[in-house]
Amino acid sequence: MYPKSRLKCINCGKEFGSDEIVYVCRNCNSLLEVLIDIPRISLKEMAKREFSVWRYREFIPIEEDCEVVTLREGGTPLYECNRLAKWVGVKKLYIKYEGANPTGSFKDRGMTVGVTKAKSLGSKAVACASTGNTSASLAAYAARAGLTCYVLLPAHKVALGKLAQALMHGAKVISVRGNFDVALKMVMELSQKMDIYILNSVNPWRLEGQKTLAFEIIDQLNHVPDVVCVPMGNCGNISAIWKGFKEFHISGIIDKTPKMFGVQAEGAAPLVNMLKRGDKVLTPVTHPETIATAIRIGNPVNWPKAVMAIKESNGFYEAVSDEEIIEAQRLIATLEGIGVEPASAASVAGLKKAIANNIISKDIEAVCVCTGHLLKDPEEVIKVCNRPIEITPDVKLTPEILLAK
Ligand code: AN7
Repeated sequence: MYPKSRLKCINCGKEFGSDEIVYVCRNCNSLLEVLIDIPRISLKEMAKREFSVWRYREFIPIEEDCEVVTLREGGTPLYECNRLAKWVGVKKLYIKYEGANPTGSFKDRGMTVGVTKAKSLGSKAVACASTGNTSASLAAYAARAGLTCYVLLPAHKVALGKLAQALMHGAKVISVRGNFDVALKMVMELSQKMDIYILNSVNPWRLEGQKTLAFEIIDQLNHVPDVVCVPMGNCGNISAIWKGFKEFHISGIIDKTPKMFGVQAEGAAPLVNMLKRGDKVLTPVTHPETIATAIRIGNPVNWPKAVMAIKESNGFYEAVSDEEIIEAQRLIATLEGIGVEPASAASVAGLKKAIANNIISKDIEAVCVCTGHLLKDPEEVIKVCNRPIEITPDVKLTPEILLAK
């Protein structure tokens, strides 16, 4: 069974049919949200199926007769991290490791649903602007579906692994001499002149796949954690995860919801700045800059949804420096064996900072969402780690060489 669905504007409430190609409200230009008929089904019943995005079929508004485009995404590990918890200063810490998805990031959860939707709408071509991971994921799913794929990337600011993926999966890659925000504007404008289906997170169907991350946390923990920490760029993921928790709550599967904690990089923190100032409207950061290129976004389209997620959940927000991000990335890797890219480490860095500043109690159970794999950005790792010790074959390898600091 699949749920019946419709689109609703989060501002004026105008509704659109699920078969309409519409990204923002035609009436007031605001964001759209997918409303589904919430099913009454137990977690136990769904748990009989493969652990993946499609386990939660009753919550995913894709009609039964659609052929699902999948690479077996989701079903990612939830690691208990006791050593890292000590470093962070929190009672209990888990990492939801989204690097384990087919293309190495959480974007795959959204793309399996988004590209299936594109096919069911009869689109022949899909497109996105991206800081990297969205393009890598879309390129792979478009290939799987046999669709043409166009991606716009900020020139010289996309991690090498992500660019390699987009190219190898056969996307047409356009490098824009500007940042992500400029590229997104360009691709949205193009969609009015050309028959391409946009799969940025402004597309509400994509978020229907990403919400399964919340379902999986409940499935794996068997209870509701206190806080869920999420790095924010375009702010789609935190909105999607919150929607997932809300839907499980309404369906009666859980009896409470966690607090959502959104973390941005200091050089690209328009939403955190807005909330700290108590502003009602977001002021974009014109020249966003951070080592975490995935979240190098100055004008996040989904900010109103992220504000709802943080406010409705009684949650938190914080910005972290590049140094804090790199330190967290290194400790996640060395203390726990989990390799994540810099943007992912922002969730752990944010939690550490919030606990140190007494914004969050140390006496909680937290889940940090680590959104992408270490290998996405090998260049950054090489820059921040010690060089290997190089020796020639005629040198005798001695313990002193290994023990040298
Ligand atoms: C690893 O690929 O925006 O707040 O174009 O790649 O939902 O945007 C990537 C975002 C966090 C932020 N972690 O998620 C893109 C893009 C990683 C990411 C985010 C991204 P959103």
